[in-house]
Amino acid sequence: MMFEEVLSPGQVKNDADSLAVWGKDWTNGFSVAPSAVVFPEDNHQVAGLVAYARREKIALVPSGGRTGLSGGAVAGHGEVVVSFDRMNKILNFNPEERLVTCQAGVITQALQEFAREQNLFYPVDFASSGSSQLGGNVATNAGGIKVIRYGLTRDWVAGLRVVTGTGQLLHCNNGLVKNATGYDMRHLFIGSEGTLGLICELDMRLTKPPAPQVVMVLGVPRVDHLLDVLNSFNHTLTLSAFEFFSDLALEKVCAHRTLARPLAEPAAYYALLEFDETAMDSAGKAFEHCINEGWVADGVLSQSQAQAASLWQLREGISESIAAHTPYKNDLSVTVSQVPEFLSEVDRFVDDSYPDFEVCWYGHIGDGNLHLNILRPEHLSVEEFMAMGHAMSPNIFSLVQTRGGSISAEHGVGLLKKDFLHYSRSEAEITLMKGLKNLFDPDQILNPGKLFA
Ligand code: 2HG
Ligand code: ZN
Repeated sequence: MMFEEVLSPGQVKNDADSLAVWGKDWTNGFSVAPSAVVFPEDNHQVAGLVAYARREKIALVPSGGRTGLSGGAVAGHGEVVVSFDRMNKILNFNPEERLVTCQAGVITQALQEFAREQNLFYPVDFASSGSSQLGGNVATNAGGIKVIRYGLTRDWVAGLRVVTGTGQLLHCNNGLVKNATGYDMRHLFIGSEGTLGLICELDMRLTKPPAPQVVMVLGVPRVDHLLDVLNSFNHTLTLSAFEFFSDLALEKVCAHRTLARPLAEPAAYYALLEFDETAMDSAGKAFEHCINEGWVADGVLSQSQAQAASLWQLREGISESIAAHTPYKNDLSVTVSQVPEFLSEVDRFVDDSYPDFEVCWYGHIGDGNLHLNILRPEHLSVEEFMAMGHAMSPNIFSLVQTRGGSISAEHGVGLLKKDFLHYSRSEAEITLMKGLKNLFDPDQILNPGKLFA
């Protein structure tokens, strides 16, 4: 058995079913061919695994909840998948510091629930929080639906224990608030997609819970008015979320989940807003202003927590509801003020050059993050369509580059976007990034072939 000096036999799987399950994430279109899946249980075993892999020249693919959409956790070339499924314990809670020490395999929702039990709040949230793991969230600096109020995963990581490609276990930051002792390596690992080290343990910060939340869904006929609506509400209250979706996205999610449309009349776009119940009066004034200006056609306000949750389904269920169309996925960002023009430019390009492609827009428009999903026409095979998506990407990414935007706002680069990294990062930056990779992982055993072309 491989790894027998580090793991017990029950911690290694290589049957075909397990290889198929743990060899991939939610991304489609890449070959899946790992040689084994291993399940370490503590930091010491992770360090032992890396030391062994280094000696034997075995490539390792770290694997969390496998909810990634850029192929960052796909093992296509005989790699060994390192699953954190058995490192799923909350190890410590310090109420004075509001710090929770977690193993990397703790599910996001488990941390959210643990926080609630302490009358505290872990605010990073997204549709996949029921299966995504904290280690994966940190490795991709996951964003999600509350970024405009609470920031990204990065903002909640107070400490990390990480095993680098040389097998060394680093303790980064130890939960400190202030620490001005040179390079903060914690932040290098955050968003590094498993290419610099394997994240084993995390000290996550919690905060006070907000007031109960209410949700509003507004029909917005024009894309530029989405920004006017955002500005009006931002001016008068603190928003927890400002999301959007197109009418096509709404049609898909309503059909897939048998949900009712939220408004009597369809609109080109919908904005979903969330805010504290205590801000209801200010929200009413902003709503009236938007109606008077003609920016909003109609709206609905949640009257209960259950209704708020069902309005959220209209947004959070979209990704799953279009999966059957095997969409070509893009996760773009520009600064918020550029969103309307950018979105229209992309629409024009697709309409002119690929008239039979349908664009399904949705995303976190309040922070400039747009999920551009292009639906596969039925007459194209998945392979043909993926090749066309890849071929059209330079045109879309040139539009992103001109605006100084990002070709991957929150899903990471992985395999899907690595050919296009240079649209968002300069040659000088990529050279430095590769230099860091060589320093932390001199034998190229950590998630090789990801991030860089
Ligand atoms: C979301 O915001 C997720 O729903 C998935 O980031 C986005 O499917 C997508 O493109
Ligand atoms: Zn998203």
